[in-house]
Amino acid sequence: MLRPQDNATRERKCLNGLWAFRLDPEGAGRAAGWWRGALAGAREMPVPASYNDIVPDPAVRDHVGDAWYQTTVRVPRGWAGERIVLRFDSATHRAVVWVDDALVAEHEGGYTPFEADVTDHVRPGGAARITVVVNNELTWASVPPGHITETPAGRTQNYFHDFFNYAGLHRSVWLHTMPTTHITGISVDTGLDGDTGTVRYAIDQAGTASVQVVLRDAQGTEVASADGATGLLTVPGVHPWAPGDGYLYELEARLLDESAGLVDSYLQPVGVRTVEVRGTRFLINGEPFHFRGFGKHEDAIVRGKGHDDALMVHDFELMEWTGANSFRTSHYPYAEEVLDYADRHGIVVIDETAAVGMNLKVLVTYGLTGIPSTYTEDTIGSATRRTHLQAVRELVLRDRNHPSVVLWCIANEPESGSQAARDYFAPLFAEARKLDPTRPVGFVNMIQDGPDTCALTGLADVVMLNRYYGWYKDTGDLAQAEPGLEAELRAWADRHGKPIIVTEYGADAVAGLHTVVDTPWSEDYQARLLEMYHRVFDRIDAVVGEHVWNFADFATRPAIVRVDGNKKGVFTRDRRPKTAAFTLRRRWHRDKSR
Ligand code: GCB
Repeated sequence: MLRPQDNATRERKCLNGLWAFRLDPEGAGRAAGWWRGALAGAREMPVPASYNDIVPDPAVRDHVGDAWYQTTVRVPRGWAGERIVLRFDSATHRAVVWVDDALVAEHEGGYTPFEADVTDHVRPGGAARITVVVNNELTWASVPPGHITETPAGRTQNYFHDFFNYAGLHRSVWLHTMPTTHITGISVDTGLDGDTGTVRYAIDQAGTASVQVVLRDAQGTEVASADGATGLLTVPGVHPWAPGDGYLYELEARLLDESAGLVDSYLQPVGVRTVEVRGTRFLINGEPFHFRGFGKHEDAIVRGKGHDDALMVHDFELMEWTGANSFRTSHYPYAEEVLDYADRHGIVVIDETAAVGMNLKVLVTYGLTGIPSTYTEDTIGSATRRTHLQAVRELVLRDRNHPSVVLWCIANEPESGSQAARDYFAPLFAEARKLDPTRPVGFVNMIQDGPDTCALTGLADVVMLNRYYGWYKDTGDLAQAEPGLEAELRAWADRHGKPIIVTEYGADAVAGLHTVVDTPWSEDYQARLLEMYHRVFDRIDAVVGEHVWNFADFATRPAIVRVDGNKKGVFTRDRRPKTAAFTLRRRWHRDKSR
């Protein structure tokens, strides 16, 4: 599915703005056909944004079920004869869409786009009513999973991940056109041989036309071209895409009719680079790469998970200020604008599905009893896996052309110590590899399943570890935590011989709390804990990455271990630095110059 584009043959109209909005706590709207007319009793709601924090009302914030959005769009007159498509960049966690009275799209999964051909349902020059019902329920069949309990006070959503279950239309909505004979997909794989680059491409189309591709450098000079739907372009004296150097070529794909007239075109940015795991090294363009950066969230006051360009650019600028060169899209695929920015700026990305909270064993540590096994037909079972498989497909197909993405992450902290885990995950790894043989694949491991018991590491190219020595373990005791962390990392290195990326390490800190002696929750303890990890990382050769948890404080549901959310950010939720931000800046800028 290609993104909307304004070019010689395509046009787009952005539908962002204030939409009519109404919650449906009774779940009455589908049976009553709320899409058939103007949404009664609606209030205004911004798109994109999570709806939860816009209205100061727990009934909105904690709503479980359907929420309805509606807008009316005027279809441009000049679009007659074109194929007209309605696209949602995301709807969390699932949606059904109507144009006037016609159902045009249904989609499961809150972080990937979907679209519908609405040509037959709209009239150029006319108005069309667009109604969307967005549902935020997490069940055993959704990714991420959850379950709902009926209480006398209403329905309560339970889930096993540590961030607030924001919902709504989080990203842009588009109406866009393309010719009836059009390009439906583009994929590029790149290679390097000395200073010669290669771009292997494949162009899919609907209808019949001949294909031509042209590759231009950043100055717009043509450097290669070819005819045919698939082929290999060679670029002598290539300028590779590299960490810190987001150099992009542009591939123009064109469909031509018999008289060589232009039928359709699409512009695809291309970064020429290679990624490879060799022994305990993670190589980009054949050079060892060390990941410095963060696990992040799409999270902000007021807008929740709604995409916002101002916040995105600010976050990237702050990451650059710390000296970070990479981040992980914890714990779901991020807005495509984020990956575009990373491509252009040479920031490296670990790209993750929304599979988080798939470990019921950890609930025991919260004192809960009677917890079922993680992998059963009544919990994480074949229904979950079907959704998860689709989530892997949609992630890889959406993001495979981004040079910034160097590693697929299939899940965060699933229970990984059993044959059942292996049976569940093996097909998911296989699917990612089938769709993209060029990138390494991994998952993020949790401390319960260590180097001797983890049944999934054998499926992965890299070891990704979230570790909380000095926080959840050896709380407040860095002297005890340091040897524990070192022993564990050495065991992983010895047993598995793969590169290790520590994908999470950190401590909560309440901004403004300072202490002389090591005291959890203080800014000073957070900074000293990071320093301890860094000493250990520097002693272990196989550690090729350090991603602090988290870039910024973020919202969670209420819990006695959370103070108005998770405070492991090195920036506050409004992006002010804690002491730890300066600690990272000192280390990472020094590392940069080494
Ligand atoms: C983790 C999770 C992350 C949590 C974090 C924490 O291991 O991957 O989602 O927020 O720990 O702060 O507990």
